[in-house]
Amino acid sequence: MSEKKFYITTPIYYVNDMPHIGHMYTTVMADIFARYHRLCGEKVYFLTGTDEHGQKIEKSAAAQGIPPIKLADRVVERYRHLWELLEISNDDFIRTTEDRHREAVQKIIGRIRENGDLYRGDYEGWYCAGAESFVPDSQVEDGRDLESGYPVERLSEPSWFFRLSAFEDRLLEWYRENPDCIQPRSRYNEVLRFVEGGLKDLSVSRVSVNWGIPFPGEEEHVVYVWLDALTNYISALGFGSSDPSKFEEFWPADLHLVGKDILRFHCVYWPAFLMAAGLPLPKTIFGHGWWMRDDAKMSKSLGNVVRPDYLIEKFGADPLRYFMAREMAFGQDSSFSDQGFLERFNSDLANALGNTASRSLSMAERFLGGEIPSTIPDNAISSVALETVELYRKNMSGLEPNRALEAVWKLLSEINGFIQEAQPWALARKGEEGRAALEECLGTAIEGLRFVSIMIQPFMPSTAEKLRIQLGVGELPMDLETGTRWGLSAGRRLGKTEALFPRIDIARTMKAFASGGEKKQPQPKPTESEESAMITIDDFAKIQLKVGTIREAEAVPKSKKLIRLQVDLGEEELRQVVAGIGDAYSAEDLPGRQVIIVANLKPAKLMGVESRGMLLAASLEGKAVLLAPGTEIPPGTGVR
Ligand code: ME8
Repeated sequence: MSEKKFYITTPIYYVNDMPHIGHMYTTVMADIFARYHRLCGEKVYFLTGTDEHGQKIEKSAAAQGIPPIKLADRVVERYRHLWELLEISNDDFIRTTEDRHREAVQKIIGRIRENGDLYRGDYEGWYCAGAESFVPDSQVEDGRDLESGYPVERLSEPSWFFRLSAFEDRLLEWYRENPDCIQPRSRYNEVLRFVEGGLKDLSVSRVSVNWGIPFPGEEEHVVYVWLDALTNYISALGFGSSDPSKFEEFWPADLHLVGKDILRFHCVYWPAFLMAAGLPLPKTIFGHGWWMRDDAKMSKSLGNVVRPDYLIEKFGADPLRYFMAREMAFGQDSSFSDQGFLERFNSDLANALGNTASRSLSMAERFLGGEIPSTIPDNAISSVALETVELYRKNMSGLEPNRALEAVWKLLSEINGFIQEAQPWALARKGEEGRAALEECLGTAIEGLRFVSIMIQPFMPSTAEKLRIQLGVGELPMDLETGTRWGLSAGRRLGKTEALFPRIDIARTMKAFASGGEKKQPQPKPTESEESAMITIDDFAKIQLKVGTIREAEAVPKSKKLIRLQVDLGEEELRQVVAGIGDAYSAEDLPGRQVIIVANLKPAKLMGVESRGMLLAASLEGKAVLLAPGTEIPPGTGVR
């Protein structure tokens, strides 16, 4: 029998700003499913990446005064770094600026055109650059897109159109024949209603945007960013390349995981593009809910995001991975609260998991000399453990990971109750008479915990590994098939015990949060390009900065901005400095003012006048604002 495959994707994230907890959520959940399917013995391909074209990126880069690709390179490094910290096990990372992607986009457009579903026309409408889309008239009020809140502009331009209207019936048929293709059910209904309301043709090229993939055969047009972006799911597999083997093996996707904000693009446009290109459709598109903070969606544009790197640094990746998977009923919105995170950490991780493990392990060490008994009989806990595996599988396959976790935590609580009832500490006091019961109790607890360690792997890979080592079962199979036979740990030796999750002092941590001290963002690591632009303290020490007092000033003839200054630096002679500050200051106002001077600058001539130094000034809207000490200081005083 050939190995079952599972292809899972995340959205590709825009590079107009740094990643936040919303992006992290989708990627962590995708990672959890990827790891789960590997645990089931399937051949998994897990893709994530970045969406780098379009007006939004172009504008962000322009605002920072850098080319779009520089901005993309910088942000991509942050994403990669974050995914590493979070132990994301993606098999590939696609960037839409890569050649392999451009080739695939041009290929799919070629196929759609050959099938007659593209035509040239003129497009006029309200365009919302923030949302990267034209928005219907009904969605525009006071010059703004009601949905995104961004301003809109009237645009008319020649454009290629995709005959989306022709796909209405085929889409409806696909939805009706595949009722699980869009999940959860509420989103399926939403999409169905939308398509039943009628579809208009879609403009898929832009002349108003420069930063994008050239539209095949049309020099001036770039490909509409969503047609470009959605194609990532097949370009990464080598669609249209000389080696399409991965495409043949893994397409169609088993699960496109996306936030509900981009459901329409994935459930209407994407399948229609694929139909037009004669390609198979994805099996499931799941639209999860939003993380909210103070009732607003966390988003880069609203600026109310939690920076995940800080939370990971403080608490580690696993607690956050667990919290997100457990706290949010998959598919619904949820509120992110620090208090909620800390409470779950203590109750679920420090207490339920950490304490059950540490008390079982320490008693097995103390009462059984660290040896797991040679037989672990079937009993009430073995039945619960096997039932839990079934329930866990059902919930994971049914895309209810929070329920899968609930089941595992129920098993933990059963194990705890079993220990409490058997009272191993009392059995140990009975000596030989209590030995058999003692061995059964602790052997059962250890074996139950081994089951837990298998099931938490997708959620908390590092914790699962640590627990398995402590249980002494590191080399035993850890997949859901062979690893979940009851009794496998019998006869093994425990590893070294150590607390998995030390309790957090919630009141103290919340107080620190409130005072802002703990909330400080960690300084992100500089990127390579930032690093190469950095100087050392020795470099800086080469610059001699001194306080000076301007004694004389006059405009340089025929120059609009240059002023010739004689500056007192506490030296025998006044220093002549020429400064381009004439648009902000008039010469007569300058004598008597104190300034900061770069005193060891090589002399230069400006409009024929020698200048032996430079004034420090801030640049405010292009105009100079001279910097000066806060109080009068003797001329010549050094500045450090
Ligand atoms: O939309 N809660 O990129 P994007 C939960 N490039 N998830 C959230 C979230 C929140 N508050 N905020 C963002 C794009 N997300 C396009 C996608 S795909 C071919 C192109 C997650 O950077 C969620 O998965 O704006 C959402 O769909 C995605 O980030 C949007 O990321």
